[in-house]
Amino acid sequence: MDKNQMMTSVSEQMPLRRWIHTQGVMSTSRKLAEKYGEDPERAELAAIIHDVAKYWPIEQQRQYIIDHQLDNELLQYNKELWHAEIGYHVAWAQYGVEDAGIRDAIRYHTSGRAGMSTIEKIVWLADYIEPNRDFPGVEEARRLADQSLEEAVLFGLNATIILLVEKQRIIYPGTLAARNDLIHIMNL
Ligand code: DGI
Ligand code: FE
Ligand code: FE
Repeated sequence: MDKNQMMTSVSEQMPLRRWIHTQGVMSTSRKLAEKYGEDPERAELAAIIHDVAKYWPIEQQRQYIIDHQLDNELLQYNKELWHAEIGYHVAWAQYGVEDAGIRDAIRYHTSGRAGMSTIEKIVWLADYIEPNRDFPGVEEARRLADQSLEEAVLFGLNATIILLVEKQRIIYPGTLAARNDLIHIMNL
C-alpha cells in the first residue's frame, strides 16, 4: 500500500482532531529525523500509523491483542498502552510494512522501552511535542528536543511517570525501564 492510501485508511479510523495530531507527529518526526541522522521517510511512516488503533472500541483492542497473540501482559496495564501494540501488528498485517525498526517505533511509541533505537526515540518525542500539543512543560520539552534527543525523551518520560503517580495509576514496568536506561546511558 502506498503512503497516500495509508494516510486515507488511518484518517478514516479516527476523529479529525486525532488526524491533525497525527499530521503534527509526521512533520515533527521528519524534522527530528533530519536533525538526529535518521531517515525522514521511515520516521514519517511510523508517525502515520502510530495511533491507527487509538479510537478502536476498547473491547476490540483487547480482542485484537488476544487473537493475534500479541503481548497480552499489556492487558494487565493501562488501556492507553494497547493501541501501540495493535499499531505494530496492523502496520504489517494491513499496510504491509516489513521494516522492523518502523514497526518497533509504533510499538513503543507510548510505553517506551529500555534500549530505544533512534527512530523509536524520535517518534516517542514527536508524539509528545508535536505543534498541536498544549500542556505544562511542552515548551521545555521542545527546547530540550533542540539540544538532545535523550534529554528530551527523559524529560517526557519523567513527566509522564510523575503524572501517573499523582493520579494514583499503575505504571507499566517498560516505561520505568526506558527511563532508567536513559539515565544509565546518559551517565547522569
Ligand atoms: O496516543 P497519544 O495520546 O497520542 O499518546 P500516547 O500513545 O503516548 O499515550 C500517552 C498516554 O498514555 C499518556 O497520557 C499517559 C498514558 N499512559 C497510561 N499508562 C502509561 C502511559 N504512558 C506510559 N508511558 N506508561 C504507562 O504505563
Ligand atoms: Fe498513541
Ligand atoms: Fe499520538
